[in-house]
Amino acid sequence: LSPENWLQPDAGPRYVQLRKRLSEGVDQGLLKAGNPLPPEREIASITGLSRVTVRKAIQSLAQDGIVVQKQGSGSFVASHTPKIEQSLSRLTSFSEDMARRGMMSSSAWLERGIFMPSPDEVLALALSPDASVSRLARLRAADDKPMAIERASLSTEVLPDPLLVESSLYEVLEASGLRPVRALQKISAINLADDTAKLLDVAPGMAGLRIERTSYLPDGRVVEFTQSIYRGDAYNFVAELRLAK
Ligand code: 16G
Repeated sequence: LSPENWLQPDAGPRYVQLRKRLSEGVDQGLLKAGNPLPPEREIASITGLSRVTVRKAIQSLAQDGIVVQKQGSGSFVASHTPKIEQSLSRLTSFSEDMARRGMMSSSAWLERGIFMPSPDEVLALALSPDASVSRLARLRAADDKPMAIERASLSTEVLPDPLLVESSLYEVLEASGLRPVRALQKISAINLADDTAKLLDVAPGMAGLRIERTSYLPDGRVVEFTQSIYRGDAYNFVAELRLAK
C-alpha cells in the first residue's frame, strides 16, 4: 500500500486512486475473500492520506459490493463478486441478459444430441410415447466466469437438430418462428454437489439455485423444459410485486 508507485498527483481524486489500488489487491488475491482490510488509521498512516479519504475509498468499495462494512469490527473483503440482478418478470435468454449488461457470454457443451425422453421430459414436454428429444446441456459463462449449468430439453418437432444451436438457443427458435412467449419458472435452494461445484469453480457444498423453466408458444404448446443450476453467490433474482386486488 505504500504510495510511491501508485499515488499520482494528476491521476484523479485520491480516494479514487486508493479505491483502485485496494480493488487491485482484491483482484490479485493479496486481499482475500472474508479477510479484514487493514484498519482505516493503518491505511492512512501507510499511504499518508487523510482518514476521510481512506473512509471514502472504502465506502465506495462497499457500495459496489467489493467489501462489506461491519459495525464495530471494520471492513472485510466480500466473499463474493458483485451479483447479477436478474429480473423474474421478463422472458429473456442467457445470451440476451449478458449482452444487455455489456458482458460476453460463452458456453461449453456438456451434452448435445437426440435422446429417448426420460419420464420427466415426457411429462414436462407433453410428448407422445414414441417421441424423441433434443438435449442441450451447457456450462454458461459471463466474461469467462462460470455462472450456471443449463440442461434444456426440446421435442425434436421443435428442434429437429440440436447441432443447429451454436451459441443461442432462443436465437435459433426465433429464426424458426418458435420463440417462447410465456414461461413458468420454479426456483429452489440446493447445496452444490462436488462435480457441479467443480464445473462452477466454487467450493463443494456452496449454495446454489435450482431453476426449472417450462416455456410456451402463444398457442400453449410447450417449447422447452430447462433444468438449471445457478451459482448462489452470483445472482440476485428480482421480481416486482403489486398489491393483489
Ligand atoms: C435462459 C433460460 C433457459 C434458456 C436459455 C437460452 C433459465 C433460468 N433460463 O438461460 O431456459 O434455455 O436462456 O439461452 O432456465 P440462449 O438463447 O443464450 O441459448
